[in-house]
Amino acid sequence: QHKFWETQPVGQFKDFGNSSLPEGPIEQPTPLSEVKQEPYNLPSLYEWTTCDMGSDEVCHEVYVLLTNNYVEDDDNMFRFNYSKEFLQWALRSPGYFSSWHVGVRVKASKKLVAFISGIPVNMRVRDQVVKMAEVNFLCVHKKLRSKRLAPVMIKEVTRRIHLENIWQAAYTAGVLLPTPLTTSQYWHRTLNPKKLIDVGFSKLGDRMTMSRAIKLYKLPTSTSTPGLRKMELRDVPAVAELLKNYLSRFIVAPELNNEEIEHWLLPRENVIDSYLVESQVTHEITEFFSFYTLPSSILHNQEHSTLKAAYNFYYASTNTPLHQLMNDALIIAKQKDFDVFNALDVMDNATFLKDLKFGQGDGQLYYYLYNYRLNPALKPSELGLVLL
Ligand code: NHW
Ligand code: EN5
Repeated sequence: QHKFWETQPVGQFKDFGNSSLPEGPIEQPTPLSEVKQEPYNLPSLYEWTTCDMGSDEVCHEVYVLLTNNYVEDDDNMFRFNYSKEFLQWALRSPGYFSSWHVGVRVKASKKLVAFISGIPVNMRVRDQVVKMAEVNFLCVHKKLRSKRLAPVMIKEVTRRIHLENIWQAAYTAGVLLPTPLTTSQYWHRTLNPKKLIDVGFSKLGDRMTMSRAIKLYKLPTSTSTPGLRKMELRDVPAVAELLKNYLSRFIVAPELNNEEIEHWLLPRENVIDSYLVESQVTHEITEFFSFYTLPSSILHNQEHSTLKAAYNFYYASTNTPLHQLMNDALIIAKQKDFDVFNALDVMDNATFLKDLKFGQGDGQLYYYLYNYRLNPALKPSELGLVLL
């Protein structure tokens, strides 16, 4: 059934729900000298390459591969279109290893035809902090699918991660594999109903006309929370503290130091937006929220070629109701011309999704850990992790 995943240190379907298996690492680390020193073998026409994402040329090659071959929805109407600036942000995070940015080229032409990446993260699981990799952007060119290239790429990135003495990983996928830490749902808040309907992202329901839809999704033109402003460099320590306290409520969540907060949350145009609330009286930072920019290519439409989507990222609230903050996030995203605001039902998101007129999407996102057993599986609301 899963010829590759059956061989890997992940929870297996046959053990699902067996709570007598101990929590923690599934297999123990080996001495580094026993980690395979040479890359895995590729079919003879292909070769490994380490992608230097600091090079505009290499970054462009990764961008083109993903633009044409990365994740699509179930009906192949939309394909993620991560920007180059986004990929550099996502992959060159504090402590990153270039060796974890793994490509495959055709030997003869040097064309980049596959990619997989990891970045390091300190992940807290209950009260243990484990150094892990976050694995993302696994992609095999459409013409090379179903040739069992993906397992070789996963083994190769695993080997390179092991060489840095890291033995666990976190990853997400839209497909069901052995076995999810949690299963989450995508939700979508319409900002531009006309365009979403025109491109087939959403449909007018039975008793819904275009003008009723436009009215339903209308938002105020300005935000409602006093003291709301963009995050700045000087806010890093306060935001770090605020997020640390907020994420402590979840069973699995990253631990982000000041350097990581600066990297992941300081606003970058067309990549990441972060806003916070500073008390007019005490100048304390009491709330913040962020969203990232991830457009999708629209695959078969004459009128429109990209869907501008904002994705809910990390946030923390102490004094202001979460639905009020998120309503302000929607207002800002609308002002910035996003067509849709997306969120998962992780963290406390389920408390505002329905009230703020998000609708359930047709996509699921499964979360996984590699070489770490946790049982039973979590509810999405017990998870404090958002991957890009
Ligand atoms: S999820 C997005 C993945 N990318 C896409 O969906 C892009 C479009 N699709 C493709 O490019 C975010 C290909 O279809 C891919 C598979 C490359 C997906 N995760 O080569 P074969 C991530 O990037 C298994 C894991 O013939 P293919 C997270 C599949 O179950 N495994 O297929 C990445 C089967 O194994 P099985 C996946 O279609 C996390 C085998 O691959 C998978 O030509 C990676 C078939 O291989 C997926 N998304 O290429 C794991 N999709 O056992 C990281 C398929 O069932 C683990 N498969 O026979 C941690 C590593 C680090 C550890 C450190 C200690
Ligand atoms: C790794 N970081 O399926 C990520 N998206 O719902 C990799 N659906 O956009 C894994 N099919 O429901 C990613 N519109 C897995 C997700 C892959 C992409 C994906 C889904 C998520 C999506 C849209 C479009 C569907 C088009 C037909 C969708 C309905 C919105 C509607 C708005 C109004 C109220 C009801 C819902």
